[in-house]
Amino acid sequence: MGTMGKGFILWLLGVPAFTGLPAYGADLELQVLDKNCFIEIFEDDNFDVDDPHVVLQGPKEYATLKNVAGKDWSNDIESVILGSNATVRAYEDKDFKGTEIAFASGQRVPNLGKLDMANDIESLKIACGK
Ligand SMILES: [Ca+2]
Ligand SMILES: [Ca+2]
Ligand SMILES: [Ca+2]
Repeated sequence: MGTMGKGFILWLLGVPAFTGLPAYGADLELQVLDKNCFIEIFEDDNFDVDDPHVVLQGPKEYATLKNVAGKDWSNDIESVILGSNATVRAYEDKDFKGTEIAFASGQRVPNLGKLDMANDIESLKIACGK
């Protein structure tokens, strides 16, 4: 895939409401999407796909989860799945405060209650690399 193709995919993923063609600036050209660097978050436990769930692409830091993909995810996550090249730190309060838990690459956590973090996460950091 050439440079134009990659740029177009990043445009589709990152700027859904963009009204014109993107300028091929430094950010777009340098950023290559790592499809294994993500965390999928679920509103319910056991990865229940019948309730809200969303994939968050890394690397990215969320100081708040108040508006992620159009939903308030604060204190609502009960299970997570990490991509094989993502590590995530999650915090019980916004702005990366309170109790911190770390998830390893590829980790699947069906019930955050076992870590005493069910419906408690309010901010997180997604890093790429193991
Ligand atoms: Ca459910
Ligand atoms: Ca929940
Ligand atoms: Ca909390």
